[in-house]
Amino acid sequence: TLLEADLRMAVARGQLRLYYQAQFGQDRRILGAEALLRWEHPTRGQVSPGDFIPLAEASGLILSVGHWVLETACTQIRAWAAMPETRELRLAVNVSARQFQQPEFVAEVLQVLKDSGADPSRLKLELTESMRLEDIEDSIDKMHALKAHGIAFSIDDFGTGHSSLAYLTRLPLYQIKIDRSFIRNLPDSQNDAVVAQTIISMAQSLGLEVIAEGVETESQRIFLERHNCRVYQGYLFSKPVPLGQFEELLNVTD
Ligand code: G
Ligand code: G
Ligand code: MN
Ligand code: NA
Repeated sequence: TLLEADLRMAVARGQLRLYYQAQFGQDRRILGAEALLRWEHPTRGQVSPGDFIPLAEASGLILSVGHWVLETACTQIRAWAAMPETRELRLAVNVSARQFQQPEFVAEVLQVLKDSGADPSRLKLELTESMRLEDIEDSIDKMHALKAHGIAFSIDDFGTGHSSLAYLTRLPLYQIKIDRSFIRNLPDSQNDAVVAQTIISMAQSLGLEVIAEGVETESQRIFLERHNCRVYQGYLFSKPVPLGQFEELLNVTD
């Protein structure tokens, strides 16, 4: 397609950007951010990753796009290390199934960390629950290899996939992200309340951090807090924003 031809050149032409969406804890303290990809298309304007990521996956372009995202995120982690206000932030990066399944994935991440000088313990990799970790043993090995360097893993969109509990306990995870479809109708929806509470208590039993995404209202946040979810992401605090705006948020909350 035309869009695919354009995407092929987007990296080289500097049309990709990372936006940053804050992840926050109690008292609205910013703990870190999720890096979210944006494509500034010369004629179409901003193209949503929801539209071009599937295209990039199908064509294999996701490998160069994903590499650019990792490099850019790690360069940012390195820059933040120089300032006391940003030194402790963790930056989450979305990793696509195809990228993660590359035999060279571990070596690639370690090389990018080394080249950028970023502290690996500031990097968090988000794998989506629906990615069907094709070869579970291989996935576990890769995660352990990276975890040994301090890299954290989060399962994105949790609750929408098909992972069994048994499989979940075998992954060396740091965090579970409750999918925003379960947050949207809190606290009114009884069903969603039960799902959210169940995910939270399961995460706690497994010793994992749990973060709620798509938190838009104070009543949603309060519900989550009451049920022991203490880390949040969503429009209630901030939309994904360009770097400069994200850094302004940090100053405001000091
Ligand atoms: O930011 P937004 O809600 O538009 O993102 C839409 C989708 O694109 C989400 O599922 C998100 O995980 C995905 N996405 C955003 N940035 C990246 C990225 O850098 N890599 C991959 N693989 N997916 C991303
Ligand atoms: O799949 P993933 O969780 O990586 O995608 C994150 C997506 O969720 C991004 O596209 C981001 O723009 C979107 N998002 C983040 N916070 C909110 C929110 O509070 N409400 C809604 N509707 N979308 C959100
Ligand atoms: Mn994500
Ligand atoms: Na998600």
